[in-house]
Amino acid sequence: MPRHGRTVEEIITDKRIDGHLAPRTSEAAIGGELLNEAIAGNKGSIVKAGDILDPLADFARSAAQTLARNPKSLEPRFLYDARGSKLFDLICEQPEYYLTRAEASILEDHASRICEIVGPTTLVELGSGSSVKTSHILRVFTDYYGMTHYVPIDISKAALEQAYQNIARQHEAVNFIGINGSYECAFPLLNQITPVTVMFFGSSIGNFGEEEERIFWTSMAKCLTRGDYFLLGVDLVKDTETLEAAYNDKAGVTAAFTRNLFARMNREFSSNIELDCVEHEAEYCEQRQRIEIGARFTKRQIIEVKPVAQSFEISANEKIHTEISRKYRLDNLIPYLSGFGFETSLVLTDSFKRFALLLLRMVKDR
Ligand code: AVI
Repeated sequence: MPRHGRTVEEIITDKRIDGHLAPRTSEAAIGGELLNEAIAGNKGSIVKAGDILDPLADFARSAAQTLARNPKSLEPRFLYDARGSKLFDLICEQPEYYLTRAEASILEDHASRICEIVGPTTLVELGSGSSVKTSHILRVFTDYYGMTHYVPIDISKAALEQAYQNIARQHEAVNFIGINGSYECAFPLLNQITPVTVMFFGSSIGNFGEEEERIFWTSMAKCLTRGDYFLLGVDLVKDTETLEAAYNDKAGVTAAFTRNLFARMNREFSSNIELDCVEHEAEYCEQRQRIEIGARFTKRQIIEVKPVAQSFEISANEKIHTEISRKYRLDNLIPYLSGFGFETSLVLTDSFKRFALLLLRMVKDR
């Protein structure tokens, strides 16, 4: 896709973009040598992790599996195609969606404190997207400690390229080493670097199911070295009205985000879904402390998943689950994390106490 009148290939060669050096790219799987080379190079690079699957086959296989279940669902990671990612950025700007602004305000107010506690470190960010929020952190770390290695990991290469351009423009002393891959790519990588601080913002952890979250923390704890840090953003339990408003914005952007998943199926699988019978639904389940999001079909539909030659019948009024967004209580979360070897060094909240940023320190040996 041409961006700013150039192809991606042109953008990622060793040429200057807007006066800045473009990242070098490598198709090789990320490994110790490659990473060390990228770190030592101080030049900026985007490396592709080895495990990226054929996206169409991956989506089709997963959709066929989860649509065969009762209740039917789709994996939330497929919400983020190019259009879905743009819609998510727009969600973050909606007046009802307080999460992004609350977290950014905490980072703005407390980045120096975090930086002083953590000390010089390599900063790894999971699901970095456009890296906008990270800017405060990078500014403070480079002011305190000079050249800082920043390793954002994202499934979207376009998001990494955009992030590279923003970061290169704003922060001369940042060595940007983008990893194009899934969260899991972080684990072998983290084994090799210390001191490291992993950042996971936006309450994205809340999109994991309970078992998935347990596996995540177990794997993370195995990779970090005693004394490494983890900076975690979480949305807090609050009144139902505020929570439901955040996922049912008046402008209908979240509804468009949910509907885009079905539009994506039409685009990629020729699914033949009538999009005007797809209604976004987001409700807070107090008992499970989570927002449950899905699409309610107002009419019977047959969804075709042509790449795997399967089709699925959806009845009128049936709901396909697309996402959960779990909300946290600090008095449960802190002891839960301590069970994996994370000691909470700092708990920071925004002025309305809607959102929290936890600075966690690994206190166990691997
Ligand atoms: C990415 N994630 C943290 C968002 C959330 O709030 O759970 C995803 C989202 N879905 C609809 N609105 C926001």
